[in-house]
Amino acid sequence: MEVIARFEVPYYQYLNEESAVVAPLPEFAKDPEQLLHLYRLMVLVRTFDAKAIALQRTGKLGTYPSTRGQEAVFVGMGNALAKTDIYVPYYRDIGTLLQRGVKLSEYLLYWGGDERGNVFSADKDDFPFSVPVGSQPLHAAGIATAFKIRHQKRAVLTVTGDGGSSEGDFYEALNVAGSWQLPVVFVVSNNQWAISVPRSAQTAAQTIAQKAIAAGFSGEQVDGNDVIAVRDRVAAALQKAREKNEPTLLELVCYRHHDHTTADDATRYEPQEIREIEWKKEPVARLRRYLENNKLWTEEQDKKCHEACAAEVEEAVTEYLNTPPQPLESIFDYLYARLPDIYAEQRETLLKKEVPAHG
Ligand SMILES: Cc1ncc(C[n+]2csc(CCOP(=O)(O)OP(=O)(O)O)c2C)c(N)n1
Ligand SMILES: [Mg+2]
Repeated sequence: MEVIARFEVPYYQYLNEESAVVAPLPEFAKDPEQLLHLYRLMVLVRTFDAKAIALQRTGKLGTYPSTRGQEAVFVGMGNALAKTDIYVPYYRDIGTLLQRGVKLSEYLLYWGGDERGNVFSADKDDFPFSVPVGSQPLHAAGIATAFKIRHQKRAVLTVTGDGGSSEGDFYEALNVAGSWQLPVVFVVSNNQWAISVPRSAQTAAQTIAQKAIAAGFSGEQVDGNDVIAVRDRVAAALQKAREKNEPTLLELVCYRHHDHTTADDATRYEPQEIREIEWKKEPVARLRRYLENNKLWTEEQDKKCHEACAAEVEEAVTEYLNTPPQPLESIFDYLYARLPDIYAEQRETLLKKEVPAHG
């Protein structure tokens, strides 16, 4: 017997759990302004998230998937994207969308059940939320194919969960990205749960990152609680995609510090003590400690930052709550280019009846 192939899966972390620097910092992280920018964004995302949950609990928002504890994943990814790249999101994200120009009020509108929230006023090339789990990596591979055919130096970034990485579509997307050498970056936000299914039951593979190896390209595991590591590795992978048409799989290891969505109750399946342990790694405090230790941030500045974020969120909530609902007949308006006769008839009936507009 001889060994004909060996593979490695690297792990990246710059700031450890205690906020100590454990590897030479990438260039961008030597610029305090850039770190402060990432910190403020993470605070904004966490503030918004808490408000969204409160809105749902008081009947002012529909089912909502929290990003609590996953701020570094989405803020770091969004910060690494170039304007000309395309982002293909799933349902759990605020931090990236925010940096793509999506308004917080639009985000609320969508989770409030209003499809107009899905029509982002910002970047028209980015894709809308994908709720069918694991379907979006194939869309991303398709877009990347178009970029390659057109010889455009653009990359596609897509994200799915640890659960999504078990879907057939996920493997197909990886496979085609490898064999066609597509400019696409697949991120798996491994928050350890797919609703009630733990990571341990999801796959027998030691890492999710290693799934890239079978597809013929590299996979990396990254500390998803370290925004510097996320920003750095996603940026490097995107650059590789743009310049060399080389795909990458990045497994961002984090933890879901909330129920799957507001319709879930994780106390029914999540071991009680686990969140407390995981919270010690959470990304916002980790960066804050680093900034404070390096005299880049004070308690007073932190207080002001939280106040400013709360005000920004309140403004978005007011805009959301003051958005007039769509007319009832709009339920017919978004699925078909030409309405089938049977629906056209129903639409007419609806218009004739005196149905209360916002009932
Ligand atoms: C194809 C498909 N199957 C099932 C569901 C129901 N569902 C919604 S979210 C989810 C779990 C996904 O977990 P994961 O991929 O880890 O992402 P997370 O929500 O943890 O970020 C499931 C099974 C769905 N939306 N789509
Ligand atoms: Mg998950």
